[in-house]
Amino acid sequence: MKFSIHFLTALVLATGCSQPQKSSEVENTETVQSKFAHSPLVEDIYTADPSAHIFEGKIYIYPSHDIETEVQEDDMGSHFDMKDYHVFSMDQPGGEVTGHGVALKLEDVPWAGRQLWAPDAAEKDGKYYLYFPAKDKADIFKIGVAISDRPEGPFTAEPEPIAGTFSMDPAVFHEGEDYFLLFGGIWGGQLQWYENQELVEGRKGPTDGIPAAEEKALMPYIAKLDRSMTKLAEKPRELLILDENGEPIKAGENDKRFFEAAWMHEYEGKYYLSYSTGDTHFIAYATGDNPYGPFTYQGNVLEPVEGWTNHHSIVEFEGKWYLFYHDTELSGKTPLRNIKMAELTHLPDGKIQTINPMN
Ligand code: FUB
Repeated sequence: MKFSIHFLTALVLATGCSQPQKSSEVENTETVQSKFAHSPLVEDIYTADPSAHIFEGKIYIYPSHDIETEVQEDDMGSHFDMKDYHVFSMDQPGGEVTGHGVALKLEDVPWAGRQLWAPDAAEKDGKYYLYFPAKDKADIFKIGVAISDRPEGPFTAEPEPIAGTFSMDPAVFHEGEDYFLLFGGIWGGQLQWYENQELVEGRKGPTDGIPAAEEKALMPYIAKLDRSMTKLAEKPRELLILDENGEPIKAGENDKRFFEAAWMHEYEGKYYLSYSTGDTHFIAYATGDNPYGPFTYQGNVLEPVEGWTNHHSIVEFEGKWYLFYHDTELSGKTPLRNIKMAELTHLPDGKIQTINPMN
């Protein structure tokens, strides 16, 4: 049976299904060239913000689980009203994607109030750690950690968020004995509400605390995790992103400045910090000589996707590199996303070949 992705998308939109329609349930004899360069990896629930890692020789994906909500869309991302996490795995790129069910629920996180946003995971000594952001009961984003003996969970949350963390979008960079937690995001991510890592009273909304256009942009943060993997070993440091003249990227350089979704990988001795530029919708990257930076802006990993948010991870599997990202192919709606993957190429000059998510 043949089906077209266009037809599938149209059917979902027409029926207003709260769950994505499975391709096997769709009958159509016409095959049309899709406008999307890659296909959704998961079609039975909505998934976003995919953080991929290689554990036990397989690709494990830790995404957000998008759901329908009555909450009105706003610039603080209130419409991203997620309540649990599901974990997925694949034996190899292009292979079958296995869903492992619910790995952690909001109601099982003692300190959390709402909005389980983009998570990440790490393995140490046979234990698995899920790092996740949620708003606490006072509606302030914090980063928590939950622990399991298995990569797919279920995970048990620590009773309190990780002391010293703030904002959202945690990502773990692992190198040798060291595990670094990256985090931060502006607007709905609340990073602009902090000065010297302290919450400034009275700041509200997406732009309170955003520097003027000609001032230095807000940057993501990094801190080493301690041996327990549940605490920071040091005060978070800012990850400085510079332009080609060695000047910090400015708050008004919307197509280059950090917005959210920081990710780090190492390739041939260089450290790559990639991130979303938010309202200009790129995944940009900068390179540096060590995980603490400074980093120099280089260009884009990924062009804008369909849907407002752009969020990714980059991982090596059996000598090839892959980008995981999301768009809204299945729903056509910004808060109902689906994860995808694409091969990523490091060019001989150290640049990354920009990926176009559209055909
Ligand atoms: O999924 C909720 C938020 O949307 C993430 O935390 C951001 O990075 C953006 O993708």
